[in-house]
Amino acid sequence: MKRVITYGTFDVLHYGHINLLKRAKALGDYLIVALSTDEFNSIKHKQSFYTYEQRKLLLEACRYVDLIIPENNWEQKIDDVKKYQADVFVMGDDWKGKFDFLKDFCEVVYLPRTPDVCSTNTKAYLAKEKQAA
Ligand code: C2G
Repeated sequence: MKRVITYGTFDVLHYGHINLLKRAKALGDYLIVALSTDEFNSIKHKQSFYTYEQRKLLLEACRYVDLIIPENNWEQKIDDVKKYQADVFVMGDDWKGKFDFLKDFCEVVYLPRTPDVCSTNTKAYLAKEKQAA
């Protein structure tokens, strides 16, 4: 059983996220998603549109996701890889190189981001639409 782990906020779930999860799952048999908590998002200076529970509910509906765990801080990745026996760590390539320290514990894969879609732009567009309405 090859276990894959990935991390993120996954706010306003979109096809870029799904592309990432689909490709991550294809690298193994079991995909763990460490979902950023609302508290950790404030540490990342990210204000998510949906709460942790709402973002978790959306991810649970995704066929590629087998387990969701909370991401509370930057420091938990090595412990997570050990605790969940992850064979592969996957992130979009906007993070390329940032998590190479995990290579001592598992395979590290950076996948090309899906172009032209991101939660931030979608939220900005929706906010503008709301103002115009
Ligand atoms: N992603 C992607 N294509 C996009 C948007 C996002 O491939 N158009 C990928 C990102 O590269 C990331 C994952 O989808 O691997 C989740 O994206 P975010 O929720 O923006 O994750 P981020 O806020 O970067 O959190 O400890 C790591 C952090 O928690 C990562």
